[in-house]
Amino acid sequence: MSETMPILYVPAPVLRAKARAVGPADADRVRALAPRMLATMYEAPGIGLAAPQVGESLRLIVLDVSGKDETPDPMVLVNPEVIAASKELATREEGCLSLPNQYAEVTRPAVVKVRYQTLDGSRKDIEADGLMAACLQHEIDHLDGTLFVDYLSPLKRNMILRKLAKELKAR
Ligand code: K1U
Ligand code: ZN
Repeated sequence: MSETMPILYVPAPVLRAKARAVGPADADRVRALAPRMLATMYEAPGIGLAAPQVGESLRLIVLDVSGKDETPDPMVLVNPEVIAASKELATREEGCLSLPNQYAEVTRPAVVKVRYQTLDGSRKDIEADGLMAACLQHEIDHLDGTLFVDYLSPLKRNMILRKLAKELKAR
């Protein structure tokens, strides 16, 4: 298992920055980072992780939405982008490893098509619904500095952010 990395919490500025695209010159860095991000995600535990959450402002995400009784299905997506989204919406509870112990119902497109590159540089498209669709959108949002609380009313968002600040201060 690769070495894990510390996960950054709100209000770390890198979580609000737009991450830059991964280019050919980043190949070695991304190949080293991806297994460490997967190890960090599994240890947390979580079902996804974006590079800014470990302090790397790069367009790289990892995820595994397989259940605990299923075969693990780790995925690494380089430069992922949503290229199509359904009009139909779905609401589900989301959490975030950068806002530990905070949860809220978030409404997003129910089905999305995501284009990305693999670690080998090949281009792929994936169509997802259910938990995978929510997780892909949540992780791609991280690359643009967007957090799930941004979809909530100002009242709910501020309640969560104040509760988080209090809990982190008490640690
Ligand atoms: O990006 C992150 O902060 C990871 C986040 C992803 C996510 C969760 C829920 C909906 C959309 C995206 C998490 O993994 S929070 C932890 C979590 O959901 C979980 C943890 C253990 C078992 C199952 C789920
Ligand atoms: Zn998150």
